Amino acid sequence: MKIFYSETHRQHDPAFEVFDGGQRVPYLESPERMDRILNALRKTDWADFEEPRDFGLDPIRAVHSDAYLTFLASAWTEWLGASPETSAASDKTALLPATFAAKRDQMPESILGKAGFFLLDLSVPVVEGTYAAALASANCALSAAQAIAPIAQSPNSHPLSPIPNLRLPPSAFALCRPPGHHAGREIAGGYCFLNNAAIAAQWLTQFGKIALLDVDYHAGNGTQDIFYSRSDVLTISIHADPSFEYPYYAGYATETGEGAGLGFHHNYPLPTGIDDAAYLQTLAHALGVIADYRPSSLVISLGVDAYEHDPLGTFKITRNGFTGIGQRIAALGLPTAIIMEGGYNTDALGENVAAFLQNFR
Ligand code: OKP
Ligand code: ZN
Repeated sequence: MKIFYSETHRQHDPAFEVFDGGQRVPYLESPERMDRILNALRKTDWADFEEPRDFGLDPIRAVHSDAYLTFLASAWTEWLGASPETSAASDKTALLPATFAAKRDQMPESILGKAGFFLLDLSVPVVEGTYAAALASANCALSAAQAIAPIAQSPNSHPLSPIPNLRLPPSAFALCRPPGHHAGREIAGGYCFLNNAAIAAQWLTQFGKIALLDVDYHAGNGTQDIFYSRSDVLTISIHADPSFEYPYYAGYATETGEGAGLGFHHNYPLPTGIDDAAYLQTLAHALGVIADYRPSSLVISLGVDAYEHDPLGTFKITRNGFTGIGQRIAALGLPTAIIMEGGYNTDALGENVAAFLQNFR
């Protein structure tokens, strides 16, 4: 399986985030997460690592607004240059505002005003290398999309199945960091800056309808927003009920799309304590919706924070559970681009990702 990965993610390495209650803690979405996944994948005999291609800004501008991209590109320099009268901060290791825009019709001019306008919460500190890392992450997702696209499929470009004359549908993995599914058209949040899965799905729409399934523990609110009024990208998210879990303000079952997109978004909010069997039951329902939609390809937002020992999660999914989840999704038989999202138990992260992916070789 082709795995797209870039070392550039290391440039996004904030020293801290702020947890509920105002606690400043070491940044949980750390570069070490990638090392753990790389180590696990290198132990397999099917991981084929490749550098992402640079797709330029156009496919990213198809998902995010120019004002937001300009902010990400210039935020760090503007923050360093901000005069003491406009920023009283003594510590400039990261740009993180203390005010957030509830009303969004006016973008302020000051860097702190803009930060509060474009950032949703306290988990997205911007540092010098944030934009470079986010771009490399998006390019990994785009490269995975291209690897499964019909024009990329020469007769020998993917492996033969054990059954003669029956080829496996292509699949590819984007080892993305930072993750993306909480990032909206012009907002960063939940460790996410550019919505890698949405960028991949949008790029793939040139070949037909796309289904995007999000199995991260947290609701894919950014993805939901981006495609909410569209019928050419079916979006589905299975996650912890936002009535008690981040991102709190989206991911409810009643949110099913709007306008032309009505009926093309599905949320499956679940209570705490969900085990493998309960998860697979919900997944079966979601896969039925995808099969009925008849997409030309599938994008997966793969978070493994539904794991039983994840520090951010409350679900009880086991290692075997991830194998089962991957197996059910692979059984759809669709070209599939798998995009890395969350998962914070660093000890188990790599093996959990490998357990899911092994079904797609
Ligand atoms: C990102 B992804 C802890 C607050 C956590 C952010 C969570 C982002 C998860 N009390 N805030 O979906 O894995
Ligand atoms: Zn998550």
